[in-house]
Amino acid sequence: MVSFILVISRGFADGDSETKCAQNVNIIEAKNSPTIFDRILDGSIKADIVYEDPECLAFRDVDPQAPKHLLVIPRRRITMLEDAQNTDQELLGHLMLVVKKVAEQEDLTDGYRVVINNGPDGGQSVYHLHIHLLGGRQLNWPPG
Ligand code: TR5
Repeated sequence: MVSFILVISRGFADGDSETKCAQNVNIIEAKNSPTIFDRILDGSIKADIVYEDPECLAFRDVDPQAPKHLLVIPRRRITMLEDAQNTDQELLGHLMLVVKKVAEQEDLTDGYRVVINNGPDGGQSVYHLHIHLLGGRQLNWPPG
C-alpha cells in the first residue's frame, strides 16, 4: 500500500519538484557531514594558507578560477550564509575585513571580486561558509 501511494505521488511529481526534493535531501546530508574544510582547519589536509587568526583562515583555492583565487573561512562552522544568525554579525564583519586584508597582501590593486555561493542554485559545493576572493584578471559580468 505504501509503495502504491509512493508510485502514485511520484507519478504526479514534475521533474523540477523531484530535482528540488533530491537537492533538499543532499543539503541535509551535506550540512550534517564534516567537510574538506574541517580537515584543512585541523591540519590533516594541507592547504596553501596565506592568513590566519583565532577566528578564521584564508587559503588558496585548489581549482583557481582566476590568477588569484582565495577562500576565507570561519574556524567555527556556519554551513551556509542562509544559516547565519544575528549573533554571527561580528564574525561575518570580521571575515569581510580579512578578505580586504588578504586582497592587499596579494597586491590586488586593480580590483577584485568577492563571492559567496549559497545553496544548490548558488553553486555551493562545500557546506562550510566561505568567501571567494578572485582577482588578477578582468572578471566578466554577469557570472555564469
Ligand atoms: O563551490 P563553492 O562555493 O562551495 O566553493 C568551494 C571551493 O572549494 C571551490 O572553489 C573548490 O575549488 C574549493 N576547494 C575544494 C577543495 C579544496 C578547495 N580549496 C582548497 N583546497 C581544497 N582541498 C584540499 N580539497 C578540496 N576538495
